Amino acid sequence: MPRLSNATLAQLPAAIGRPNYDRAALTTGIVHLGIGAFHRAHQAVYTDGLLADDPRWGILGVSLRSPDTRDALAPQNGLYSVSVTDGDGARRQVIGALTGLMVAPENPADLVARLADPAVRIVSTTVTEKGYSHDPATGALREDDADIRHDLLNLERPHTTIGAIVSGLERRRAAGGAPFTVLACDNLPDNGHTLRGLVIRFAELRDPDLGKWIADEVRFPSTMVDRIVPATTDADRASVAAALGLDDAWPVMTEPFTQWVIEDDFGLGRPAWDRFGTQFVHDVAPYELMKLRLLNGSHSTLAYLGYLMGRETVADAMSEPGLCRLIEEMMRLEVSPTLAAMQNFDLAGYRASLLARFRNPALRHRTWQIAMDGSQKLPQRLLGTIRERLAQGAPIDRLALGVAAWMRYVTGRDEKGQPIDVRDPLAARLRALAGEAGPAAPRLARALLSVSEIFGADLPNDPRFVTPVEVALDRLFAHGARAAIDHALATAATR
Ligand code: CS2
Repeated sequence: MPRLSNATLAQLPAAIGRPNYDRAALTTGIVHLGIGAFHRAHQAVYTDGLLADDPRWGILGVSLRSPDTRDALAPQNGLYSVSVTDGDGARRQVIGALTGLMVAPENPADLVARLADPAVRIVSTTVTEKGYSHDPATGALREDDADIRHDLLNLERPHTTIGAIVSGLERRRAAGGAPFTVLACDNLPDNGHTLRGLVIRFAELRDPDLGKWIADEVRFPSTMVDRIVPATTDADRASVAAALGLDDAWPVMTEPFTQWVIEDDFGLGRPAWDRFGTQFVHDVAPYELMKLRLLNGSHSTLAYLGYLMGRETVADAMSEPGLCRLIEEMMRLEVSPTLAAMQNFDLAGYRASLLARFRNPALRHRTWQIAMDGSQKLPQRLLGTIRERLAQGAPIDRLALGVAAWMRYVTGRDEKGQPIDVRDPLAARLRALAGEAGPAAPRLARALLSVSEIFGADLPNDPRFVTPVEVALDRLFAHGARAAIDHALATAATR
């Protein structure tokens, strides 16, 4: 079968959407760091819609690690398809917004040169939580990280996201030009402000004047991004090829829902993303908190408990009546009361739409995929909510079961004794701690709670947190996830 590319675009069946603009006229106004499936189903789709009116916002997609995306898409002239599906067939569209693809480690100096180009007005990121080189519990830059140390000394060839951004800004400043706006699009609380703090800290370590210039001149709007985009499978590739009549080496599959909330604070202008449903607001923080705690907190809980129950996908996990009820109760009774700033928003409607999205049978979103990088995710998905509940003197039984399920999961053995492929930057340390502690719940809980990058200094010393986690973990070992859920449903407080 022929491959999707500029040359074959005209062969697409009429029902497949495609660029309504002249791709040859595009210029690069955005450099995106972290060109994974999420960006390609989210920001790139919003941007694609407006390129007919404003061709200056083409996107250079950068991978900070693997060449896979570039290798898949470069032979397709950067074209790829997005399939939107919720079970009743799929709506498909070919996106042409990528003006190029780059693999940073192959030529880091080239990346810096592209960032220095005055035509680039926005540098956006989806580099995942661990891409921020920070301590997830405190938000501080990990100054002893080997790659950060490398970048401080060799800024013209950066390894890290923070190093690349500062390197590009340093060059812009040296040339007397205006800085680009940095647009963080990762699932972190106050992502723009968090990234700003890390960039300024790094810049100060390198050159205090540069740090001051960045603090004064560079904008870092925060955003809330939302669209569920599971990893693409070979079965997806086959169904996409059948529908397109062309091979697409890396299509992306997603759901109908999409949301983007952004602070309108751009130094050199921005695309008219609002024409395509993006909300521009003064303060994103309450939206981001709502999304992280309700959606991502539920996702992680579903992932750990669902995986332990042998459920492969989120939709499979949602077909467990007990787990589904636990998630509904956790969101309504334990999480929603912490979202004080959103009390005028239709939180009940938002929760109902999340449950429906999690049930989408067409998305094969693996529990194992969401379970990845728990050490980086837990703080903002579950632990922040727990801290606030404790401060209010409120119970946390369901949230504690989610934390205990993570502990059970990172031991690396499932309920049948089979190995679990735990992917996490701290995986080796977590496994070693679990190995030393053994499966006795209180010892294991204590050992894992000592990882201060995750739990901070406060939670491990608060019996109102430690006790319910230990009890839930004990039940997970003794009776398994299904029984632990049933017990929580029967006994958890209903306030
Ligand atoms: C998921 C998110 O993989 C994960 O950890 O919770 O990627 C989730 O699908 C997105 O945040 C949805 O917007």
